Amino acid sequence: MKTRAAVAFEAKRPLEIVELDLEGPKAGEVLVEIMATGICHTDAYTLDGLDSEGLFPSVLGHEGAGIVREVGAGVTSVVPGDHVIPLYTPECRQCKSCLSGKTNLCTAIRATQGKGLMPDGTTRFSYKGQPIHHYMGCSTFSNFTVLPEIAVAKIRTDAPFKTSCYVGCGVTTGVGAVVNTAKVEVGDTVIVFGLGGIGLNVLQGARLAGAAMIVGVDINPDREEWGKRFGMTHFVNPKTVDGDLVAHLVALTDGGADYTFDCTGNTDVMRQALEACHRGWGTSIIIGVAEAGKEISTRPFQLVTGRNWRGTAFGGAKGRTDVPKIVDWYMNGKIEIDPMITHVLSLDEINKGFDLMHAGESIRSVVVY
Ligand code: NAD
Ligand code: AHE
Ligand code: ZN
Repeated sequence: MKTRAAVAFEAKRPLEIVELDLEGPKAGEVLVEIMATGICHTDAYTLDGLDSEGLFPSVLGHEGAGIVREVGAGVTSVVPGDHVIPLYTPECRQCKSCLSGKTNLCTAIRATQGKGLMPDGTTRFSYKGQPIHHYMGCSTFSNFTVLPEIAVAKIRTDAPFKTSCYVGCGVTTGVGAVVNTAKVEVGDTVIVFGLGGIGLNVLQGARLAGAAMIVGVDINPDREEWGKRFGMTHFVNPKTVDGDLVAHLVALTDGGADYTFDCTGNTDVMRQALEACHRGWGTSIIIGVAEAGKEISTRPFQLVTGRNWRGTAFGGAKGRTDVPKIVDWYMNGKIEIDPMITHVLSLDEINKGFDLMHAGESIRSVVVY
């Protein structure tokens, strides 16, 4: 079949809207009509050539929601008409990682996914006879996409696509980092670095968990108002702090935070986040994705004296199990999504979404097909 898609033909070049050929689902796969997709900073990072796994040409996008239109042989967990969210972190429930109960990082198809291919080692997308890579196993910047059955979460049919697509990455990543990875408790002190599409969800996760003090740190002054809407109790703009930012934050939090979160992808900020943790027990969680070649560093003494450095992907969420629950939390009013969708675009306008993100003018842009 044919599908309209925004294709990344080369790094650092705007996406091009073209009609692609799409092969139907093979055994264990499903064809999904994507109804809406968010634009996450990770898409921009890959398009900018900063991802060591980045492949071109490819169909980017990993934050979508849609409807199953066709299923391949042997598919049992979804049927045509089901509403689903594609999962860049699948959940096979059979691999060593899934069975460990210790991680959400299913390994069943990670190797082929990282090569931009379906589990059988081939791609379903092509353009003028040339293969086009998949991206993060999702490729939601195409109106239709093919996904492994283990990489779709079935969700309720009354959830709007325009907002629930955000659960496919940003909401789950931010809220999940707090409740699944950090396991923040009532009364804890939290610092969130970077109040964009992910950081605001960390804030609302911290509010949900009952954190007493929730500090937001961002170099964009507009983010102060945004942070307050989602539970932030104190705002710090590093550009207006006299002297050392870490010392300022440690003083503000009476010795450092119980939990800090990096939502910037900047390795210098990651260090600040670790060092703003409380001596003896504070834990810093890295969410941000850093450019290829970047490394983190700190004095080992920071860890010797009891600070912990951790990371999280997709908020530690097990996709098929947890994503439907997070959609329920949204539909029941436990968490908010609507105000964070600042821009709704057509597929033809998708490059504007990247511009708005880079200019710091959007929280989330969503493309509606
Ligand atoms: P975004 O562009 O919406 O937000 C980034 C925010 O960080 C902005 O508000 C920006 O002003 C702020 N910022 C930039 N430099 C800063 C600095 N030096 N100090 C303080 N604040 C600073 O991006 P996003 O969509 O929220 O994504 C954030 C990061 O999370 C990206 O690196 C993205 O790739 C990553 N990410 C990781 C996962 C995961 O599973 N680990 C999932 C989604 C996104
Ligand atoms: N490919 C990059 C790393 C990118 C990365 O860390 N991706 C996150 C999700 S970001 C979503 O916006 C992730 O899930 N990582 C776990 C995994 O298995 O990819 C690189 O550095 O090579
Ligand atoms: Zn993302």
